[in-house]
Amino acid sequence: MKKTAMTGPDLPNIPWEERPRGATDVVWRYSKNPIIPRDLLPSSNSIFNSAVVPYQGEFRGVFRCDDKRRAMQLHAGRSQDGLRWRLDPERIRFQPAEGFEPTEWGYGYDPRVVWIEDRYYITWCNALAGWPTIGVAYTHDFETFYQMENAFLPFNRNGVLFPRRVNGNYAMLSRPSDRGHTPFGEIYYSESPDMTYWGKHRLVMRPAGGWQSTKIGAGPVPIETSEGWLVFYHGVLTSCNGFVYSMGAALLDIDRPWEVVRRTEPYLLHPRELYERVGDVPNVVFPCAALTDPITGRIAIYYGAADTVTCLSFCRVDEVIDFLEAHSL
Ligand code: BMA
Repeated sequence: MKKTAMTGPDLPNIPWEERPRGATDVVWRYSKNPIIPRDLLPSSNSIFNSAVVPYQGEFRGVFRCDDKRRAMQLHAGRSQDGLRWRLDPERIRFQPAEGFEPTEWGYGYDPRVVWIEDRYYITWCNALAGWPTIGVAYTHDFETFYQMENAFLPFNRNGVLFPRRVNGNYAMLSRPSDRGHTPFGEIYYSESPDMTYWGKHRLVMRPAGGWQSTKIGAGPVPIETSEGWLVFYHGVLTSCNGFVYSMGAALLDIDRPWEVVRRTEPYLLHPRELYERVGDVPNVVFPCAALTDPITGRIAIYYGAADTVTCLSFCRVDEVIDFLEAHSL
């Protein structure tokens, strides 16, 4: 019996594969991972940490493609089934949004995409004066993209919009950082009346023990459920070989999303398969998007593996909520 209701449109064609027989983990991997190889485009060194959304019965996305110069670029992509993707060979070239001055394009990495009200918004890690912060843009059709102002001052990463206004304002999670590989990181919440001016900042979560002891950052767009906002996030541990990126989940209060209701003490996904352990940056699983089907309770999570390829995993909302109840910090 399905207990937890997810808000949002039905998605009967959500990419899906049942949990392998004998497996007990709450989140399981697609058997044909990775779904996007590093060299899908002739120019790409790696394609990972990317975001997808349902679009007119199909799927669209914004993909992080590091090119062979090792410049970090964003490319639009399309798919009929969410599994086999065609990516534009040319990177997205943002136009200034109406009423906006042209905003610097520094680079593009770790995009998120969300439908809010009448358009798809894209947030990503952009450069302001050469330093990382949160870029904001929108599109109606994944052909033309309009860039707005950066949301925050440097240094910031992992800007993730909520799929609707909260308390009458747009809402975003982000992770203030530094100019390097940031050996710290907490998730903050901010609101904006107009998607330009951001304030009302609140701390949401700090690192905790084990797999999430060094830093944490928001992952896919928060999923609205009857239990609260379901947030998948990445947590980082520092081992003697460097950072290890895993994924956990938290439930945030629906009206006060800076208040954490529950948070997983064990991870839900951890670098284990070879494609997660070996690549340009070893030992990374980095979720950036989730598709949901409220009717069946299915969730498909897209994640980057080892900063090299794009992968897919699955779970059921009821099982994640049960796990959060049984294994909360
Ligand atoms: C972060 C970002 C991510 C990357 C991760 C591991 O700072 O650059 O894109 O997956 O490091 O290298």
